Amino acid sequence: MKPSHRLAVTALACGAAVVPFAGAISSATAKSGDAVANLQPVALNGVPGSGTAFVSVRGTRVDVTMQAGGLLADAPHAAHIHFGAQARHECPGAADDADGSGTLNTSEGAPAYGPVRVSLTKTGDTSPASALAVDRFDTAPGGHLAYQRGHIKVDQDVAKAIREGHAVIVIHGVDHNHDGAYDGATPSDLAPALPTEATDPALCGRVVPQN
Ligand SMILES: [Cu+2]
Repeated sequence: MKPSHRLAVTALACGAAVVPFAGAISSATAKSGDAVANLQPVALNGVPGSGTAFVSVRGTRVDVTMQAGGLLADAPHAAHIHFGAQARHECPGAADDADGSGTLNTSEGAPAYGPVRVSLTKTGDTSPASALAVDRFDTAPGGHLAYQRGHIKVDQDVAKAIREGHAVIVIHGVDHNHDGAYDGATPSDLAPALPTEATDPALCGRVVPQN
């Protein structure tokens, strides 16, 4: 196990101590290509959660270790690395609520974080084609998502974006009406067969280089 992974796992075990650990990685052991995303609730969507993702990029190979809490339990949570050259390279704000609905869907966040570039699936394909492969994403048992996957192949512009702090990690799935399931009359902007709750952005963090 590489030092960066060992540190990441240690930080996960420490729960609330993840942010100090990120600092420790920065000062003590960070190598070029290590980055951390501090995942926070997406504006307007009111998810009472947070998380941390550790990302290392070597060439076009990416390794990701991520944990988050406060998500809708036992429901699939799509998670992606987003990047768009024309995006703002940040998480969306209340001003991105283009339709004035009072919540942000995935499309409304796109000017901030860009399109899906990497699907953080647990198995199989990791391309944007798997953006909504709900059977291959973590289901957050008890509301806690734990994810680790190495050797994810990414496009060169995505690798560069991670190195430059222009990539954003988003975890999706918001139980707006707090009834314990993805439902409601509003269809998903991404897949009309799903309710918007299943795909709305829950937690978000810019991937910040640690060197
Ligand atoms: Cu996404």
